[in-house]
Amino acid sequence: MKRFRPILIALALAVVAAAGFIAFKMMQPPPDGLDVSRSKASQAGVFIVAVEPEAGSFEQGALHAWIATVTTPDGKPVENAGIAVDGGMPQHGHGLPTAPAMTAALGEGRYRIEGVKFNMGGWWVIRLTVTGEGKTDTVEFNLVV
Ligand SMILES: [Cu+2]
Repeated sequence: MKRFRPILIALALAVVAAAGFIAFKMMQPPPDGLDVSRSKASQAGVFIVAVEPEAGSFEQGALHAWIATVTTPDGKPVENAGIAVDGGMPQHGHGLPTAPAMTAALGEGRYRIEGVKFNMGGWWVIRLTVTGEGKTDTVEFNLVV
């Protein structure tokens, strides 16, 4: 029995080290110079997309809605677009805690995205895949909650 003790101690140390590493990762500050702009061109330059919380602001942990405004690069609103929402926390290796979805087209290229929730503080990425006018492109927004 006695010779198992070093193994148990090593195991306990490994658990403590792993927990410490995870805690350290969770506490990382967002990267320096993170682009937190709420309006930008999609990756291939097909659309200009702007996002804002529908209520103007949001609380951590609260379910809320965002408005995405989609235009062409020359500023023409994109109507009848489809928007898929994805995202997560790059430093934590997890996705969104909910499955936000575009629920309404509000006209003038504006779309409501419901079911958004940020359940912890830190760096979040929201990825919108927009399909409109026969094209699809993706845009990523960084948020520090
Ligand atoms: Cu997280």
